[in-house]
Amino acid sequence: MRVQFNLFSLLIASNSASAGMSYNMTPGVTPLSHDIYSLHMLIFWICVAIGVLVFGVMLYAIIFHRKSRNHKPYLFHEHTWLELGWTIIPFFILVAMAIPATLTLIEMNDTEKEDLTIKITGFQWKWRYEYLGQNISFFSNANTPRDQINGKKPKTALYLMTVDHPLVVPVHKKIRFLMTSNDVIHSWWVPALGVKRDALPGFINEAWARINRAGTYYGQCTELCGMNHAYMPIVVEAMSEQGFQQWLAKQKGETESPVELQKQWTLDELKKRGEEVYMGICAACHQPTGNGIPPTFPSLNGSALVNGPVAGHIDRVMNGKPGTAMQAFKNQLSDVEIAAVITYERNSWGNKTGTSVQPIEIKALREGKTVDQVKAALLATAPNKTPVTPAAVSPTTSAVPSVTSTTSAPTASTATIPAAPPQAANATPPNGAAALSQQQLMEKGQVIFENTCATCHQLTGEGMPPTYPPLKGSALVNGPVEDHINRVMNGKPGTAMQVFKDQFNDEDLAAVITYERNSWGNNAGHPVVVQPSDIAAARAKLGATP
Ligand code: HEC
Ligand code: HEC
Ligand SMILES: [Cu+2]
Repeated sequence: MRVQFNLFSLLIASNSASAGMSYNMTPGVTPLSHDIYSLHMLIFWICVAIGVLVFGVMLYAIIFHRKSRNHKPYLFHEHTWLELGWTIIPFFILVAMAIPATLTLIEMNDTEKEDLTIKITGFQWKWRYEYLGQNISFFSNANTPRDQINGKKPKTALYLMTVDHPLVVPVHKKIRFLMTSNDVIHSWWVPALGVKRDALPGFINEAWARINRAGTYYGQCTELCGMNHAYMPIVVEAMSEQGFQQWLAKQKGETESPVELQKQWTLDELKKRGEEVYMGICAACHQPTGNGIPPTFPSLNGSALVNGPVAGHIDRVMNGKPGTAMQAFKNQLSDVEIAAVITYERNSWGNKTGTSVQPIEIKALREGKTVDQVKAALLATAPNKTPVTPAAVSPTTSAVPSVTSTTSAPTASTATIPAAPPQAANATPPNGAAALSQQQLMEKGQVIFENTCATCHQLTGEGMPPTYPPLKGSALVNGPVEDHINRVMNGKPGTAMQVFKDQFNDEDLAAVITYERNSWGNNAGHPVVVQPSDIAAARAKLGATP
């Protein structure tokens, strides 16, 4: 009875699918998902028609030709036309269904002419997104509060659906996805995008999407992949091209490779890069010719500010001019982009100052430091800042070569840079610099432990021996701190204990290690606090001995 009722409501539902009933498949937000949806509806209605016809004939025969009515059955065998008919008609129906199905399949697999490629790697139990050619990669973890999972707080509508770092993509662009896995088989499924592809270790599968509408789309892993399979949701944020570019620039500002920052750029390199930035962002107001549209948008060609001291020029581009359309670009562009676009403006059109600005000078300004200090800091945290390739995650190739080139003499134009303008003072300290109190570290560490480590080591720190060792009372955790740091950063090859150094920054690692050393009775009486600087030192050591 119950089953019948459900089937019935399903029929009703597909009838009024446009009314937003949730029984049916979603039409989605990509041309491909629309095609998949139409194909699904077409096949569905063909099946309905065949069903009605076949069951109708059967029902008619059962009711009107039944024995009790004394209907006299036809007695014939091997009726050629009848047999031909019921072979040929289904054949044509199948062909009619195969044509649109094949066209849609071909479309699904046509990943060519993409605008952007994103590599998606499944991990137990999180996703990693890598924007190929953009130097951007990050992990995306479920961030549902522990209390909701444990039933201590009511579950919200987005329970187990949200992540800390969503996948951000532009609308109206063809995005190609490459899927693979680091461990077991996962499957990346976002219904609204019409994408569902297995992520297999050692293989790369492809899919694509061109999203029509900006918005947030949810999905999840759909291949049973172990204990926390339910805890690896997917969130895709589709935004305007401009919003995406800004997001991209912000990410790059954070993950800029030390090599790019440290190298001494030539005037031509900077101009080339600067032209891209200028044409992409600034030309809308200042025009490709640099002549602007006075009086609203001033001409940069021959501008006193652009041809004047470089400090004033940098300040205007980084901090904008409040109250005018000239925005502060310091959070929208990376150090390299700011240095490049300023150099471009100073040496284009009629402007011939011959001065260049190096990316590292912009970084120094942001942090209120000298160029030499920034270089030293970069050296210490270099491995941390280097985006990791999947190969580098494996313990055998864990050491990232340190960056030692071009660290000597200050750059030629350093002299023209004055002390940092006051606006740069609010820039965040570089990764690993700030010391934290024990309480801060413990609080932060607890969150990380509960979200990442507790799946194996348990909330109680007791683990699940013999597979997952207890940390409570562990000799390693209560022993020399270097060994503890080393185990968490570099994992233990051949066991489920992964390399965490590329997944967390210095502060997170320091916090979780401090938490482990001072919880469940560990190190009772004499707390050992690990600071982000200890992690930075460990990283530097790793970099120094490849
Ligand atoms: C939305 C429009 C807009 C965009 C985009 C824009 N600017 Fe401006 N810019 C202005 C306006 C308006 C002013 C004039 C502000 C004022 O009143 O002094 C200005 C002034 C400047 C000045 C000072 C010129 C002078 O002679 O006083 C510089 C340099 C400059 N912009 C560089 C840039 C750069 C570099 C970019 C791209 C990264 C950029 N602008 C993008 C609107 C824009
Ligand atoms: C997927 C399961 C898993 C996760 C998640 C995990 N570990 Fe482990 N961990 C292990 C296993 C297995 C070992 C034992 C390795 C061995 O054989 O020595 C281990 C060992 C350790 C040890 C050494 C314990 C000892 O006494 O030898 C520490 C410390 C540790 N893990 C910390 C962490 C921290 C911190 C996290 C979270 C950032 C974490 N682990 C996440 C599986 C895991
Ligand atoms: Cu999975």
